[in-house]
Amino acid sequence: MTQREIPTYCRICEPLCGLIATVEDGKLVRLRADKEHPLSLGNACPKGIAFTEIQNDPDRVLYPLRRITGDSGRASTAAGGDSGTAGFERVSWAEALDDIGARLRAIISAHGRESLGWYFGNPSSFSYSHTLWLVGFQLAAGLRHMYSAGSQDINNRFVASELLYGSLTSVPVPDLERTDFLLMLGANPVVSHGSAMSMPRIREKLTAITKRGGRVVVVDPRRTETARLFEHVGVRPDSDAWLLAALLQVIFAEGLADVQALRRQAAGVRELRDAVSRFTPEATAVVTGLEPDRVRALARDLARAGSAAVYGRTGTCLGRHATLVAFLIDALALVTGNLDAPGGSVFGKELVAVSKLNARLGLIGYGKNRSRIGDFPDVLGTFPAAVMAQEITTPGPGQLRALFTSAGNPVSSVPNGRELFSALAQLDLFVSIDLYMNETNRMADYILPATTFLERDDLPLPFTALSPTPYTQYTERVLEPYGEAREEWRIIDDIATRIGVQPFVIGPEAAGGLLSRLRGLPGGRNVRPTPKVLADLAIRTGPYGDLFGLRRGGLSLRMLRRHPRGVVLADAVTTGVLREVVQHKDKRVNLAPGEILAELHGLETPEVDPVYPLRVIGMRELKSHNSWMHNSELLMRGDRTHAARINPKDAAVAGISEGVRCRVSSAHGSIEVTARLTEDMTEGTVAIPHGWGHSGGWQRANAAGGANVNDLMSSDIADVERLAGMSNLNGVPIRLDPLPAG
Ligand SMILES: Nc1nc2c(c(=O)[nH]1)N[C@H]1C(S)=C(S)[C@@H](COP(=O)(O)OP(=O)(O)OC[C@H]3O[C@@H](n4cnc5c(=O)[nH]c(N)nc54)[C@H](O)[C@@H]3O)O[C@H]1N2
Ligand SMILES: Nc1nc2c(c(=O)[nH]1)N[C@H]1C(S)=C(S)[C@@H](COP(=O)(O)OP(=O)(O)OC[C@H]3O[C@@H](n4cnc5c(=O)[nH]c(N)nc54)[C@H](O)[C@@H]3O)O[C@H]1N2
Ligand code: SF4
Ligand SMILES: [Mo]
Repeated sequence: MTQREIPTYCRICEPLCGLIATVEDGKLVRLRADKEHPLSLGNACPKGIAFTEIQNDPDRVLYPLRRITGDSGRASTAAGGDSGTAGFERVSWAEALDDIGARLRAIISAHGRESLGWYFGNPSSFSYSHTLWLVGFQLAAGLRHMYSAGSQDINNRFVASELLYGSLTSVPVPDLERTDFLLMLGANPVVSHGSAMSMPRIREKLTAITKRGGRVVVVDPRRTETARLFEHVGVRPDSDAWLLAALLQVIFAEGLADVQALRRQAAGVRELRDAVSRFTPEATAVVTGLEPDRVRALARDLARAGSAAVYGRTGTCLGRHATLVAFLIDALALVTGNLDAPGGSVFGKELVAVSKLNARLGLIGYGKNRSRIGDFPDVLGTFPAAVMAQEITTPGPGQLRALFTSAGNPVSSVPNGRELFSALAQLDLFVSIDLYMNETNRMADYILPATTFLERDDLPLPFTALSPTPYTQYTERVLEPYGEAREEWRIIDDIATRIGVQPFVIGPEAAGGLLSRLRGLPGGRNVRPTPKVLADLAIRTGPYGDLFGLRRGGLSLRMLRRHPRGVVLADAVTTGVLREVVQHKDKRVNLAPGEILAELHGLETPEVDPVYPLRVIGMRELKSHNSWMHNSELLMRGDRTHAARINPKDAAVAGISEGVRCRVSSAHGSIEVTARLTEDMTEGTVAIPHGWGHSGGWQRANAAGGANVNDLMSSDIADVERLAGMSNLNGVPIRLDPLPAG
């Protein structure tokens, strides 16, 4: 027996902590934090360590599975049988792929390629080969029905960047190592470990700010694990637009704006100032619930800080004004002179020049297409996942008839999960690529087994630009795939070729070019590169690349293989790069796009519905990861129940006491959860984690109970945010009712 210890990194969440995998006879024995990793330095969270249990989970899908024909269990596989995959039978890869191919060809000849669709979930963003091949397939096949977790997560952030900078994928990060003042809205990095910001040991990085005399201010309706360590501003849910507009109002009105920065960097200053002028701290207090003096002081302190970064994450992305809020976050940084400045909100350099390339080639962007249902603009080629169910159930040209999901569980993660669940039954073909049978793909015709991140090579392509300390790491696969698991890109390629599509073809004249879109030229002179070859090409020609030898010390896969713990690329993000980031003709940040002025103009004090007097928001827990880590014993040990966090006063009004089961209802649905009373909640707000209420092949997860909070959420097109198609998952009106005991 030979034990090997192999350095790699965790791909569950964004800090990408260094791990050491102990492998014996092709099996994973254990994962531990890598002390020699240059940034995570021996830090890893319980989920990273517990991934061993996911890797070795007997409930994992390891062979292609086909729905047993005639099985009405499309809706009733829950908790069935002693295996995690009741209702399905094992088939060979060839059988599965050939049948999928034949059925796709039939659907295409009857209804065209526009009837095909794909939803890709969160874990896909941690696999370069998966995302690369998906985009390749999408472009080569002209797929329109593309959906992702992005409309429940971050697409508003991208659209804000498109409006501000003319560059969809340019997202500033807080310069944590140098900032004197971090204003953080709707983020809880002590638990989430940071998002749209890749930084291991995030808690330490945050406390370092206050240790060196700086400030961290956390704007959140819940006094979170992060807020507890710093200054907490207990804002009402979905009122960030009012708060940010008020901060800008004070800064403009009191002459605190950085005039030089505005002159150098911005266009539309006067229009923005006019548009926010009615949002005084006094006028907005009824919406935000905040003392005007406190808002005024915050504005002054922020403007006067030596340096300040403004950062917002999912808590600011899932309200009704998500794009506006993301826009105002950067506007505030700019107006205070902190955009693209040391210690401020800074733009990291991309590992691969995707933003520039995309600006030039316009391959995928914003609003190039509109959705059939709701007329929403696409964001990076994807439509709001909230309308996916209606796209399946609404007849007419372009109806969605064949759906693929990869690394996603939309029944659990998108609004109105029940509607989507029943819509899935109408599909002519539903194929899922996953590690498990989950709440969504238990409805599939085929579940195809994917490799885990330990069973594939990887390069964290999108994360370098989001690292306050620029960094990258390449890892080879640590394990041979268990069972018959395959990498997503291979599966995508096998499906694509069966309908006559080749995701990537490099023609002779494109040698040295990258991500070539060329279709197959006659004569067989074309090359079908692997993701590895493409990735190597892309990083070598990228901003940090070795330019095939022209830049000494530059990156290539070969160079990265020599540094299995990764490479720190710079001490800090380079500032003074705004003119390169901005793609608008005048090279200025547009502070007054029409869409944003209209949003500001339309902001009205929301009405309170006496039937649903409270508001529900989301929260994340240290030992959960969206919907997919509830099958790990290590993580589920102890008192893990799905609980709503309720302010004791609200509980008293509803007649609910600590630990009892209660009913949470919205205008769209209702669920039952356990009540947990806590002063951490601001009055009027209830927090409930998503990703619970299991009925897949993961047996421990099924037994854990809980409910799908997204059954409370609306998929009506009127409830989907207009500019980026964001689902409204935070600040949704609800009521609480006691349940009879027992
Ligand atoms: N342990 C753990 N870590 C995770 C995940 C996980 O499931 N578990 N998921 C990963 C993923 S996919 C992501 S995208 C990131 C997300 O990373 P974060 O956004 O940092 O994570 P959350 O804990 O959801 O933090 C959102 C915060 O917004 C607050 N909030 C809700 N509504 C509002 C509002 O209207 N205004 C304001 N100002 N705040 C509001 C919530 O109370 C919550 O504290 O986390 C990642 N990391
Ligand atoms: N109410 C509410 N809803 C939310 C949120 C919220 O804050 N509140 N947050 C939203 C956010 S930020 C996100 S990102 C979404 C997540 O939404 P989704 O991505 O749809 O759901 P996940 O729970 O992440 O499910 C991931 C699936 O991928 C599988 N998987 C894991 N690793 C791999 C892999 O390497 N390959 C493959 N093929 N499969 C893999 C898992 O088994 C699981 O089935 O949820 C969103 N939904
Ligand atoms: S913080 Fe995220 S990346 Fe680090 S070990 Fe935990 S799950 Fe993995
Ligand atoms: Mo996410």
